[in-house]
Amino acid sequence: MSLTRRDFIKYSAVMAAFALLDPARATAAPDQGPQTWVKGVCRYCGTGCGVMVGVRDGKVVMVKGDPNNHNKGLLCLKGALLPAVVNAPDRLTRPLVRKNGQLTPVTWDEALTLTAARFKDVLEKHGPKAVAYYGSGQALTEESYLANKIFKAGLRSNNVDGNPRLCMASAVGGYTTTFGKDEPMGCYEDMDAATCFFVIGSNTSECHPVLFRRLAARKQADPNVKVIVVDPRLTNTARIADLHLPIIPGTDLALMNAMAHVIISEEMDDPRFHGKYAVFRQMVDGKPEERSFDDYRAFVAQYPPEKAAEITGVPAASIVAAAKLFASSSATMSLWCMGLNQRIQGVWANNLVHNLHLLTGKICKPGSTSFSLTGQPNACGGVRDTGSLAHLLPGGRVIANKAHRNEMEKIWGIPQDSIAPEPGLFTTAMFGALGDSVKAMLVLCTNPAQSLPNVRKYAANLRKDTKFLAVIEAFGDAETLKYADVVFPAAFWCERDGVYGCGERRYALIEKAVDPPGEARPSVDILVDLALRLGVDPKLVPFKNASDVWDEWREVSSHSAYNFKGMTRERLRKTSGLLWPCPTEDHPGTKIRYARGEDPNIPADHPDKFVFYGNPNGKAIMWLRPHKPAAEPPDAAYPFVLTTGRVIDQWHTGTMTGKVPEIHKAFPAAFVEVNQEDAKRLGIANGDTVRLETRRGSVDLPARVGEICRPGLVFTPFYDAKKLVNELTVDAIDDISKQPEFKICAAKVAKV
Ligand code: MGD
Ligand code: MGD
Ligand code: SF4
Repeated sequence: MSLTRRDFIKYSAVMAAFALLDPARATAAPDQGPQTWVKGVCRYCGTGCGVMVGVRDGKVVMVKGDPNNHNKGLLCLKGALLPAVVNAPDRLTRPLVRKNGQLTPVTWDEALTLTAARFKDVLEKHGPKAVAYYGSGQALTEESYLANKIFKAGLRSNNVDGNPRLCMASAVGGYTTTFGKDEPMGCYEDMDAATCFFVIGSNTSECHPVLFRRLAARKQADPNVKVIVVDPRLTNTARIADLHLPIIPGTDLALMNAMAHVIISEEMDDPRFHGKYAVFRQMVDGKPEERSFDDYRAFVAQYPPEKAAEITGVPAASIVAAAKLFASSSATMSLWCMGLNQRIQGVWANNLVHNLHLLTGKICKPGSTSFSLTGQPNACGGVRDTGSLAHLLPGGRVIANKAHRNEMEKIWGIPQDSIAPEPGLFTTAMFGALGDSVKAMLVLCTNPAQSLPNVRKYAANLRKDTKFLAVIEAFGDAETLKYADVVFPAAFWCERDGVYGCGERRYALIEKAVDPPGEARPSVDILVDLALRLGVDPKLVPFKNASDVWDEWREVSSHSAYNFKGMTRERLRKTSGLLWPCPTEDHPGTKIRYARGEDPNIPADHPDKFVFYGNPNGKAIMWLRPHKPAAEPPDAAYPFVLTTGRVIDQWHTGTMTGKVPEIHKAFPAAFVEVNQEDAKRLGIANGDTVRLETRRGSVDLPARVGEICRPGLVFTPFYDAKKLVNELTVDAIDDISKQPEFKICAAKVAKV
């Protein structure tokens, strides 16, 4: 769809608040408009908006919201402007092989034969631990399931990881350590019943704009609805808050323990709930030890509001107010994202959000839920559910558990004990070993050369000639292509059919609308072709298309609590998606997990109303987790905290949104936000070029001076390939989730 400049300016004005495009606005001249509409899901964020793709003469000409999906026809600009991305002139159309330093067009046969030969050579000489797959929460479910199976069952390598390690790994760790199973228990509909929103470490208005609209609409409709936002920046999200807590980055654990302390002291907890449905635990010398509620009460009492105020920079009165709002509402919904996950205490921070819900009994009821917002469109469905991370197996199983491995071996029809017993390498370990113990890597639908933390360190390995790198990619300007030995051109988004699973456990089908350009092929075909050439048993990859892979994955899921066997392709085609568990073809899907009468995994005659069946005793675990400082706090030499993240219209490394003219005009290049007091002290005016420097490197950026960042904090987005901001960030990781601390490192700022 092409927007006129006037339209764009109009939408930009709206964008400041909601950035939404109503389907009624999606119009075109009759001779340019779509001849057919095909149903799908937006290519970008984990909100998973349903779209209708307008096609004319074999080309995508317009995208509008699907009125029957949860987004009720609304889209943000990114989604609406997808046609410019599909039709971008730099789409890859032929396989490329590096010859004399240049990526050179070749035939599919040459590219696949070379890749298979190099992988086989590495496997023969160095064994399965020397090969690796690095995937993406933006790949289709079928692609992730298939790649995971090829590597773990076919090649016997657990070196399968992906960008969700940079993104959702701490949420996975939080859900599994508390509830024994990953994924939220609630759904987006909870937003319509919540009377208090606890938004912590999420800039929902820019990163999940359609969900933010739903939240804002809820607040507008009912003046009693309260919104608490915990964010060191005064984001557009924070601007609608009744209570904004501009926290010192990295101190949320002190804040949430203090809130728990206030709730208990004020007798606002729900002993009937936590007494029956939770147990208490603490790690001591690396081992979990049982604790009582009294131990927990004594533990959180170490965080009285006054002390927490010193640690967090949030006034004690605001901490008390937040605790009371949370506990006194009729239904509280927490929403969080990278402000909690991308931290060395990411899993612990997730545990503490769950604690607040378990403590107050505000969980597994309409509007009361502990809801981690998912970043990518298919991090949940594609990577988390299929177990496509180095320590996981499909359906919530883990590599380290022999019974889980044996179950998957049986399901996949491979000999018992043939899946390697040790977890593979997680992202930073995998790229750290590249060119050394890892010698051949396949990358699919992600751009690590721009998105890894401390990226200069890993780029040195990407450059090594002791490594072989094959990349399946759709666009010619991805930074990672600079290091690739082979590039396979991929069909993009609605150029092939497949399933995306968004942040609310909703699986929805993207139907094929147009053919891919040139010789580009669906990644499922590329993976099957490559697997057969690698000598993987053909019985493991008997797939002619994505639909075959989906049918196998449905069957596999039926052996787990994730069961969605009832979601046939046909059913997905007719609906706008379904929420798992959905065990049979007449099951409507599940809005609330762990609640009797809602979750099909709980027998109707079970004596308990709630069963956290991921844990053997059916109870959730409330962890005693202390506050600890960030990996690299500010100091005299580097007195600022640098935090990195996103802006509303640009997506990640900019290979897609960067080529939409309207978006490029709005966000042409990276910048650094500086607080006005700091700027005054340093003599920096709006628009001045400043040098942002950390212990790992420096980047010159225009300053945006204002009130968004709290004093002592600077923020920069990472979408601009010309300014590799990730050369500055630390690669310190959370012990449990192995997720890097993108959100905090020490920096200095000076006018150039
Ligand atoms: P971020 O900008 O990474 O976005 O979505 P968000 O996590 O909402 O960071 C969120 C907020 O965390 C920032 O406002 C930052 O100030 C705050 N923060 C930083 N440190 C702390 C802290 O210590 N405590 C607290 N409480 N807050 C802190 C990310 C999500 O967005 C993801 S993961 C993906 S993959 C998608 N990417 C994406 C995109 O690239 N562009 C757009 N427009 N939308 C996107 N949606 C998804
Ligand atoms: P994307 O730009 O989404 O970023 O980091 P990446 O995944 O590296 O990369 C997707 C790639 O896939 C692009 O090169 C795109 O051109 C290509 N592509 C698009 N569609 C297709 C397709 O259909 N098939 C194939 N084969 N390729 C396709 C994201 C990562 O960044 C994430 S998820 C997070 S949460 C981290 N956040 C973060 C942060 O907050 N701060 C900083 N500084 N760095 C971060 N890095 C992480
Ligand atoms: Fe796409 Fe997310 Fe925008 Fe919805 S909110 S249109 S899923 S980018």
